[in-house]
Amino acid sequence: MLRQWKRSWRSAATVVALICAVSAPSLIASADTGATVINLTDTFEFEPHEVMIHAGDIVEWRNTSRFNHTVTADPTQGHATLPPSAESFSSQELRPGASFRHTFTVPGNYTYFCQPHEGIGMVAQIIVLAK
Ligand SMILES: [Cu+2]
Repeated sequence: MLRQWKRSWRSAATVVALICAVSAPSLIASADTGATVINLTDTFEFEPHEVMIHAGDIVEWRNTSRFNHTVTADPTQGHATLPPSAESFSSQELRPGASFRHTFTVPGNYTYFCQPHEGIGMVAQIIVLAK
């Protein structure tokens, strides 16, 4: 009887641990890729819309929406801002299910946007701290 109770308690604890892992904030690095994951959403947002990482870290944007989006950090194409010595970058149009990765090597503040949806506020920020 006691053994059975212990076993069910243990599986309940496992379920709680799994639920916590699933609902953890998405700015925590994902275990599968080692990258910080940002989702491109149906509500035309980068989620989370502000993340803080360290120089050398990888960010992976995933288009989890039904629309095409881009990840564009290029001041010649819109209202992006980059640290002075950082190079601009932009993804192609990302179809639903597509993803894009960038490694940030230069510390500073980055503001980037989605080309089709910048006008409706699809803009976000990444703060890159020195190592
Ligand atoms: Cu978009």
